Amino acid sequence: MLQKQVAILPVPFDWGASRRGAAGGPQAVILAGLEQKLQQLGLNYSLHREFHLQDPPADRRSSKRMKHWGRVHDMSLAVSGEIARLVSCGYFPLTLGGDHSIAMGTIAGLTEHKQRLGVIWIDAHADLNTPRTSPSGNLHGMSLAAGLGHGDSRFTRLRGFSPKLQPGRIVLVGARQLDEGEKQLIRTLGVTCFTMQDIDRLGMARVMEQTIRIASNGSDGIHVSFDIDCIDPGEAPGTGTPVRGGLSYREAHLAMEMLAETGAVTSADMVEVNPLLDPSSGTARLAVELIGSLLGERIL
Ligand code: 5AB
Ligand code: MN
Ligand code: MN
Ligand code: MN
Repeated sequence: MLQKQVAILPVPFDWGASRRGAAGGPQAVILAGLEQKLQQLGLNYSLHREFHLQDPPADRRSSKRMKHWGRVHDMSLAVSGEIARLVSCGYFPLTLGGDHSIAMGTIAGLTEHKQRLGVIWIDAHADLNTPRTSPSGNLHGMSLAAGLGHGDSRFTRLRGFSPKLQPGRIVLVGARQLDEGEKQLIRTLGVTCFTMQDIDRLGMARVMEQTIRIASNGSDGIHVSFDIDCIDPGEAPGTGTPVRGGLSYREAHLAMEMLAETGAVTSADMVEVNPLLDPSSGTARLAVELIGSLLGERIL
């Protein structure tokens, strides 16, 4: 069981994506019963509603290859500062997105204290683009690359140091839509990537055993960055960049349950829940259930 107090950090931000709506993710997940879930698990938690993002109505800092970089930069700095503070106070930070660009902030804050952080990136995508390779210019597709020191220095050097992560401790799970530049970066850096095909062939249990071994090897913590679009759109329609052929409900839960059993996870992001795309709020409820499994909920 998790010893630390969970600090829930809502980050209602969606300028890193092309579709609006993920900014409503934190509220949707909270309304879907996140607090009740943590209470039911007997966990100590605090909800950091006092954390506010400055988001001025007009910000022209944007380019074709890095859309809305000014807003993403300001958000990343604010999130990284808050995450660094939460880690130094001994919390387990649980960051609610927002689009996946918020992970630039969480990774920068976490690695200020943990220089050997393992990262498990559960996502249909790799988020390993740079402004040069990105087909869209959307920063939510560049967040893991930035942590690894690839991309624009305003993002790779957040909080003044780079790279923040070592490729040998990074594992991608659930990938099924990779851009050419991302494939190249995976190969040249030696990042481990378990695609949907690997999950089909090996099964989720074996994939997660290997994932956990790789991410925890010599590391001083494990960060789970969970993009809800890893799940099959049939189960999780409320997300901006859905891709067919995703994880089943049980595969996703098994991954979370196995992560909980290790006791080695020290922080997590839950991102890309877009309530505008799922009025039934089933996607947000699924996110709550998955967080429950990650934080130790058991069937028996
Ligand atoms: B997400 C794409 N690779 O860079 C790009 O949802 C999609 O955080 C990125 O994983 C999806 O625009 C970003 C085509
Ligand atoms: Mn800035
Ligand atoms: Mn993502
Ligand atoms: Mn994704």
